[in-house]
Amino acid sequence: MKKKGRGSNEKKRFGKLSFLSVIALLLSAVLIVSAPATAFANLYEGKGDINGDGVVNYDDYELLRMYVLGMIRLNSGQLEQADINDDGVVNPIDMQLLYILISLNTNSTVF
Ligand SMILES: [Ca+2]
Ligand SMILES: [Ca+2]
Repeated sequence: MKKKGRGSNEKKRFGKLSFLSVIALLLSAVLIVSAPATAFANLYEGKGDINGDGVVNYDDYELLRMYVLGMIRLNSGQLEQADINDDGVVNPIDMQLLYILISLNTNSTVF
């Protein structure tokens, strides 16, 4: 009887502790994720608007995807916008970066 009572007390305390650690973990995760997200968005600012309509969205991603797949051609201005990481080549890495940029812009989560 006594033993059982202590056991449930310990269980309760452990439950409270793990709840707090989950909160702490979530808070640190939010801090870790949001800081690089802003840095990332700033790093590639002014890139990605391939169709030149003033916004970076999935229409631009679709153009980039079709270009990478060899379905369409882009002019030099579009290629400059499409080369998200500015390494001189437009490839699937730029697609991945543009996808993340769009996800950040639209506040939809990719994580
Ligand atoms: Ca656009
Ligand atoms: Ca590139």
